[in-house]
Amino acid sequence: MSKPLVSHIYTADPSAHVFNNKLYIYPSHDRETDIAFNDNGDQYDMADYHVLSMSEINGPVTDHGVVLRDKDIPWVSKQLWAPDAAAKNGKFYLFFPARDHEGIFRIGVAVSDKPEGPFVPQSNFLEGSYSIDPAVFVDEEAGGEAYLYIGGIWGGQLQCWVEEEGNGNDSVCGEKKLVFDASKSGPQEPSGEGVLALCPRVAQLSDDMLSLATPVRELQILAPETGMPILADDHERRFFEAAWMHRYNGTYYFSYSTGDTHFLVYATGKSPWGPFTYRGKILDPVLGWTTHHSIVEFQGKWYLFYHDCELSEGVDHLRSVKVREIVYDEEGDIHLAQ
Ligand code: FUB
Repeated sequence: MSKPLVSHIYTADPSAHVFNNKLYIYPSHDRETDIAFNDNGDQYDMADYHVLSMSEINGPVTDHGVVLRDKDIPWVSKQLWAPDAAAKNGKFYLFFPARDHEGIFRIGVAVSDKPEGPFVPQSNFLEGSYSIDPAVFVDEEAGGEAYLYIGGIWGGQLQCWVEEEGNGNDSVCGEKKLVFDASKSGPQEPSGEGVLALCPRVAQLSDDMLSLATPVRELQILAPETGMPILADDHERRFFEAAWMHRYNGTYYFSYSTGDTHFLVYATGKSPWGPFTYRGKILDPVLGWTTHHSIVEFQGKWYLFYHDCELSEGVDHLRSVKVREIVYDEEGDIHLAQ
């Protein structure tokens, strides 16, 4: 049984990266709240970020303290959810989702000279960004372009962005113009025979990492048995939240949470834009409603960082980050190491 990386604070949604030969973890910082639990995730009311680091797996973990606070970010009203980080041009970028002053989730970025922060936020969110759970993948082996993956349904509001003309907060999805439909807020998603699941989104980032260089596009996840997009009612395989991208042996691995069925799963493809074909499960449900992860190579081995609620004895919004080794078989399938 794995132990929490740290137990002096609650941490969740770990995004792990190797910078300067050291492992850095960028988690959410969970906190106690008296907000009533609901399926919109209002009880996940986080107000700052910490950064953790370690020189070896199972070695001592350093908590670098608070590196960014909600009150220091002009566009944010509340809920600093799952972040990610990236390095480029000698700088370090913390990408994070939060609600703006209209209650709409957007993606922001903050910059530091050091991987452990502190991070200085940009004054506004990334124009054209929406929903939650940013994951940034810098394709070092193919030119160093950076890609931003986003999306989360129910409380993450992905289902609120619809193809309609109208007033409101416009965004762009491929060639389609999207508007925010507040009536779709909460635990809602498409359903019905033949109805397609909502897809995560991807865009390329600008060289300075501070804006989107392309329109936001839908990313396809295909069912291997049909070659067609996964259906909305396929809750054991459809995308819910917690996007992550990594590359192994020239193949792109897109992994994510299935939300209400509580699996971490993955799909593979030949390009960071997709399409990706569903491949299998990485982790069975953990104690607690959410499951969220990252996958990283460190000192010649591969690791899954994830969270569960064992330390809080099952309180869904008080989670703890843990790590397990993973291995690949000859086909490139992922397995938890024994
Ligand atoms: O931590 C808040 C939310 O819970 C994240 O954004 C989701 O991925 C889920 O883990």
